[in-house]
Amino acid sequence: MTQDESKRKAAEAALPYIKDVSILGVGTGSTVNHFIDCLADFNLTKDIQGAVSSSIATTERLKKIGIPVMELSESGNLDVYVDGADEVNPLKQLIKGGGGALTREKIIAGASKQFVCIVDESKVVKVLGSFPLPIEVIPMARSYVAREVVKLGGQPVWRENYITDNGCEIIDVHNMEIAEPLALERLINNLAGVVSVGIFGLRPADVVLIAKESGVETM
Ligand code: ABF
Repeated sequence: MTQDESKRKAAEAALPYIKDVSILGVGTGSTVNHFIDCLADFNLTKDIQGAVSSSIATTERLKKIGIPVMELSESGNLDVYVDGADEVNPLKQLIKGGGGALTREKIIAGASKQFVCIVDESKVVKVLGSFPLPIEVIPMARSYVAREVVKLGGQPVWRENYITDNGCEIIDVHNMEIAEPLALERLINNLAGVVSVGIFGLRPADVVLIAKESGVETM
């Protein structure tokens, strides 16, 4: 099975979790794109009153299949949020943000009762940090935050020519072994100028659906 076929399998496995859900949160990335395609392919769009989207890209995809997109301030808290991840550890803590939508993803995850994470098995790791850790920063804080990250032992790389949907910039931190996700998430969150960090430890996934050759495993 190709990685893309795996992502589709993981996306299909999420469908039972949105049964009887009229307004859902929808993440960003290629696995989530498969999930959105599934909503159309399995004729589920008519059952969905609306969706809260984590990015402009996802908004456009949802609108294309006729699902109304609403603001979180209109919907209020949500029952289910479906999103992908870049890495997942055994505690269902995640690294997210490869797609640049980490802040809105984290907001919606925080406002949702159940966060269903859909991944192919290449995302499962023992310890977070092989994937470069994204940090969204206010532009003026980019260099300052980069210097603070170096003090923490990471190698910050500016995601050049990239502006997030929030008008901010992203630093990707390489070679940072994240043995204590909660402590590092709190520490980086508190650096002045950080909008959000791509460690989903304080708010991990509730369910992780992992597509493998043998089928989809639930963590
Ligand atoms: C998104 O899912 C991002 O946080 C993360 O980078 C991405 C994973 O991308 P993909 O599903 O394309 O592998 O939520």
